[in-house]
Amino acid sequence: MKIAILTGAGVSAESGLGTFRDKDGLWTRYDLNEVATPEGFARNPALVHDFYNARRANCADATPNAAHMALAELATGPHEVTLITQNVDDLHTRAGSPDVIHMHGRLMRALCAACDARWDAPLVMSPNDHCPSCGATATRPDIVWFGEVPYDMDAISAAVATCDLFVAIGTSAEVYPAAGLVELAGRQTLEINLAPSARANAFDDHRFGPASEVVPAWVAELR
Ligand code: BV8
Repeated sequence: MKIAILTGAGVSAESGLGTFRDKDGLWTRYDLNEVATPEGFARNPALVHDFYNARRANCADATPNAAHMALAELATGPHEVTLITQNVDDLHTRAGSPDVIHMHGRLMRALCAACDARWDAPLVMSPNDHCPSCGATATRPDIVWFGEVPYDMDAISAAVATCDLFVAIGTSAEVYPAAGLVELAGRQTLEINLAPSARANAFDDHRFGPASEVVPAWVAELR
C-alpha cells in the first residue's frame, strides 16, 4: 500500500519541543510576523537568529519519541511510505526515517540569502556570520517563513495524489498549503491528533490521543 504521511508539531510535542498554537505554544509567546517572515528577518535579523538559536538548542537536547520511532519502522516494512513534515526539527531523521521531506525547511541547515548555498547550521548563528561559499554576511536559517514558497511541493502533491492512504499526524491544519493536502488525497484519509484539527471534517477516519500512543498502535495494525 502507498502511504503518504504529513506530520506537524504534535508529533514532536512529547519530545518536549512544544507546539505552535496550543496553550503556551510558540506563536502564543512570539509574534510570528517578527520571527517567521522575511520581513521580520529584514527588520531584526539578530532577534530572528536568537529565536532559532534557542529552538536549535532545544532540538539538539530532544530525543525522538515512540511516534517518530514507529514511523521509521513503518518505512522498513512492506508499504511504500512518503513522510512529509511541516516540522523543522530533525527528530524523524534521528529516529531512522529515510528521505524525510521537510516542506518548511530544517532548523539544522543554514542558507545564504545572497548565493543560495546551504550547509549544516552551527548551533548558534548570528547576523555577522559569513557564507562559506560567497563570503556575504547574508546567512539565515534554512526555514520556509510565512509568505515563502514551501519546498518540494511538486513531489509532495504527486505523492499525496497517488497514495492509497493519506495520514495527517499532530497538525492543527491551520497553515497552508500543508492543510490543503487532504483535498488532493485520492483515496482513504486518516487524521491522528490530540483533538480534531481545523480540517477534521475532510478526513474519512480519525484517531484521537497522544501521538506516542496512537501512532505505534496504528503502525502495529499495518504489519
Ligand atoms: C505560502 C517554519 C504561497 C517556521 C512554518 C497572507 C500572506 C502570505 C501567506 C498567507 C497569508 N494568509 C495565508 C497565507 C498562507 C500562509 C498560511 O497558511 N498562514 C496561516 C497562518 C493562515 N502560508 C504560507 O505563507 C506558506 N507559503 O502560502 O506560499 C504558496 C502556496 C502554495 C504553493 C506555492 C506557494 C508558508 C507556510 C510555512 C510557514 N512556516 N514553519 C518555523 O517553524 O519556525 S509554519 C508553522 O506552522 C510551523 O512550521 C508548524 O509546523 C506549522 C503548522 O503548525 P502545526 O505543525 O500544525 O502545529 P500547531 O501547533 O498549529 O498544531 C499542533 C497540533 O498538534 C494541534 O492540533 C494539537 O492538538 C496537536 N498535538 C499536540 N500535542 C499532541 C498533538 N497531537 C498528538 N499528540 C500530541 N502529544
